[in-house]
Amino acid sequence: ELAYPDRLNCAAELLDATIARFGADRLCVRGEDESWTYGELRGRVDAAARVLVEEYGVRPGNRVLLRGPNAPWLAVYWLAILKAGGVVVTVLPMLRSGELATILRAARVSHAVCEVRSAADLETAADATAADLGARTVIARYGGGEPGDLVHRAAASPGAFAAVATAADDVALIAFTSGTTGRPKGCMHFHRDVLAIADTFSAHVLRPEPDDVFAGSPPFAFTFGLGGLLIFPMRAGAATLLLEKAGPERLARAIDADGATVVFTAPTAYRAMLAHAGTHDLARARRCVSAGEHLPARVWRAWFDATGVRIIDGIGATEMLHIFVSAADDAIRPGATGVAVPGFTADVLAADGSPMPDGEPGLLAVRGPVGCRYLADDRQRDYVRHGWNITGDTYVRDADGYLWYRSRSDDMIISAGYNIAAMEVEEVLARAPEVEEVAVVGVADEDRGQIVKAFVVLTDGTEQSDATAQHLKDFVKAEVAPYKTPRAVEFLAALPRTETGKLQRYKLRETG
Ligand code: 3SK
Repeated sequence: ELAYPDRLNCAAELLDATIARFGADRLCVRGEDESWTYGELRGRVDAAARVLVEEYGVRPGNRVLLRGPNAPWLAVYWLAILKAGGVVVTVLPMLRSGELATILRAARVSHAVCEVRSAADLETAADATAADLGARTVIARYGGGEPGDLVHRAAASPGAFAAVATAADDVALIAFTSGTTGRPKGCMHFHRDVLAIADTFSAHVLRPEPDDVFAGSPPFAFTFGLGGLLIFPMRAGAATLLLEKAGPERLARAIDADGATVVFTAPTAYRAMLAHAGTHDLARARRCVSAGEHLPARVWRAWFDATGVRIIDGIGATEMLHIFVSAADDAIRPGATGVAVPGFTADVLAADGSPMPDGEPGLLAVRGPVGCRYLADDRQRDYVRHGWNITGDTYVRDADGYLWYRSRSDDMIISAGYNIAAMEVEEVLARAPEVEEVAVVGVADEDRGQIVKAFVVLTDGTEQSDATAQHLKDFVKAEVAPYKTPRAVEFLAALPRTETGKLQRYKLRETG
């Protein structure tokens, strides 16, 4: 049971309380150009908080959009907004003005802190939404050395800043998720939730040490990255390496040359990093965490064979802030996501909320110290049902309580009365030597309700032809029950993915 005081400011806890526990001189944050101790970071955060309050007019409870690439300055402003009592709305730097306008309106954003290179789209969005919001969003820029920007103003205003005494259940952040339809939902999380994810998954599964150096690829706007690259290292008194460009080679170098010992990234990046195993010592990362999509057992084994390190798989959700099912060390079963993280309870349910027997697929349901709170959105009643958060994933629990991913709940294809998990067909097709990447969806069919359709990216040199399509169908038919064979195969140059790398199945369903 987690217990927090009624008055709690999560930024003050991560910064001031960590300094009180571990001292101000430990390395805290590094980037490509900067390297600051906890004390140096606090100086910058306090100065930025004062400027946001005194010069830009941020008041407790104001929603402040934060837009910039992963870098030490992004950490400064994330902490400064919270210390000043603001609610931080972190968005991806690559969002376009239309998407930003939707978020400005939905979250009623009064202020924004934006890295100068991505400010133009935000200015356009602020113009477009000013009338609806009753005032134009006040934008503070940083970066690029512009005179008068937030960095310069804060440098001229040093000195301590007393954190606003927010309540533990005041909203600290609103994280947007595009959902399965592409209509964004804002997920609100409290100050205590920020600490709760560190005091559950990080404290009990990851178990970082103060000497660890964290690195990874997910942006702060994806809460997997926010937790893994800012909240968890700071709660543990450890250091974080924040990289704007964290592709597979740069991450491999972070491990081998920059001393990263804890890595947060997605399965595709672990697979891609293996191409650098010959030139970089990847075994130096002692803790490797994977989430964002299912980690196939073959990727887990390939990483283990190359490094001797067991990847910690996990499932989380923007609605739940971070990971709630996972396993580490000897408790790992490759291919299984794991068991409920201490502090959480997980179950597999039928659509009516009754528990499914072990071995039968059903809806993954979870409850714990954090939960879904959509910002003014009817879809709340779809996510929170029967006293559980229903994540939209189909899982099977085995007799030992391990949870095995089957598919997204809406990825189940029902064809001529047969239930077909898209992922099972994908796994078979992925084994065909001609297949680079594959996604399988159900598309409407007059006769059968739905048919199985495979979208395939072929390996270089394989011909996009009817013969190749027939060969792939035969390949599936030889491996699994014939009713699972795709009736349609379409070749694509690349699969549609979100900025965070998630497959956009709804787009494939729409193309039919
Ligand atoms: O996609 C996930 O599994 C995830 C993990 C941690 C935090 C947020 C998300 C969406």
